[in-house]
Amino acid sequence: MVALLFRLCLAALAMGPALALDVVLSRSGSGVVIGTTPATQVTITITFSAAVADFLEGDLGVAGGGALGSISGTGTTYTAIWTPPASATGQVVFTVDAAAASDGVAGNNAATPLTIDFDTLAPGLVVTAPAVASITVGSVPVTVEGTIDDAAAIVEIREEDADPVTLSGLSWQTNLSLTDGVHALSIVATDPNGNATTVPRSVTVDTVGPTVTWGTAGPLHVRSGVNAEILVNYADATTGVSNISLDYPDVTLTTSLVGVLVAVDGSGTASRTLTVSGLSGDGTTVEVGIAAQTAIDGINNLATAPVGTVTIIVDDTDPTMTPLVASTATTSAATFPLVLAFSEALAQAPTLTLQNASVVGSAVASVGSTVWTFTLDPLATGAVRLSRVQATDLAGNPLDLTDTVLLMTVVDAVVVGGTVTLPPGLTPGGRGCGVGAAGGLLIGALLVVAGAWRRRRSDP
Ligand SMILES: [Ca+2]
Ligand SMILES: [Ca+2]
Ligand SMILES: [Ca+2]
Repeated sequence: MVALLFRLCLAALAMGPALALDVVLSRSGSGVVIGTTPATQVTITITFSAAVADFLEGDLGVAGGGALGSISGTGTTYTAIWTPPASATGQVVFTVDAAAASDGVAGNNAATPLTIDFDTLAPGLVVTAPAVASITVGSVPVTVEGTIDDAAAIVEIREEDADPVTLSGLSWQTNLSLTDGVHALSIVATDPNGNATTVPRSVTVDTVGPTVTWGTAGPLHVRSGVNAEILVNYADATTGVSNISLDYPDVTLTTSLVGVLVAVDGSGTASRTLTVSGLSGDGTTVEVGIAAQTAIDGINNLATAPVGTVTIIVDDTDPTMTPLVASTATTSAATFPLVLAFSEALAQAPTLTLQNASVVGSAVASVGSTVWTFTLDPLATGAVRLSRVQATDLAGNPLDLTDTVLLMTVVDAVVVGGTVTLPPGLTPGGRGCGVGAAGGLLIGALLVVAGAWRRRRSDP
């Protein structure tokens, strides 16, 4: 009996008093919690040294602000989501008091408090220049300035085509040398914790007036009594043409001819037409120029003068063609060239009337469009003749030649079963020099004998 009591006392001494549980608080992430949209959230984890069943809402203490979500978890590990307060700076402290939960035998010790700094307050940023979201300026540099309410923040002026400009101080300013065109600026104030406020600005820079260029409305070579028409084009790449003020006093006419007049017609902001009248006298020239400042763009930049002048030429003389001499040439080629030389440039390719040939493709003009080269395709053996040439000069004066001239004699229109006329000096010889008996073999024999002869592409 004594021995039994002794063993029970030993057992009681071995069990001792129940030990308290440890509990540790930890968080997701690290450092200062900054604000973004949506707000940054932090997971708070509560870890017990033994499984507990009664860690409930309210057992995780929070002081300092923000919103704490529901506690979830079982056993040794529980979590809760904390959302920092918006637009605020401060510190939040999480705690678990002693005996907040129990494993059924003992409660927990108090946890070491978990402290988290937060900064969800972005710098206040006011951009006073440019004062509005979108501006158009006619000169550079462009001043960008404003204020911030956080002295520790920095300000960056970002522009897509340039390195950012970094500024500091509660009041800041910079001057940007922007090129003509549209520039999207972002003014960004960033605090030391990385919270940023952005203000966008669009700046359109236009330092150049509308450009004025000469166009073509009608021929500049005219016959006496015919008016010349000149198109004047206006354009402005950046802010567009706002108004054209071109009128006849802006037009200069340089000529020895008395009585030349100009009228300006048209509306809108794209072009005007100059009509020059009173033109006469074969060979008379009129130089037409335009002064500067005949239009403004969207920000009132004035137009520059067009480059150069336009020359009107009075032309009452019909074009002529260098006479062709009848040719004794022969050919066996598939095509041959015909070159015609005229006294002046023509309005378009001359029209030919040919005998025994057609024109291949388009005529090619060269030497100031006074020399035209045609490619002729003979239709059959025999003479190719040119019987008519029709053309007009740039003023519309006509040429109509009806002489018939021998251009070429085609000698090789060999066809199977036909008749071959051998060129002078060529002696029939070899196998198959009779005509028409042996088809392709016969033609092949002739080619060997003749040496220089070639088959026309139309031959079988
Ligand atoms: Ca801040
Ligand atoms: Ca402009
Ligand atoms: Ca002429």
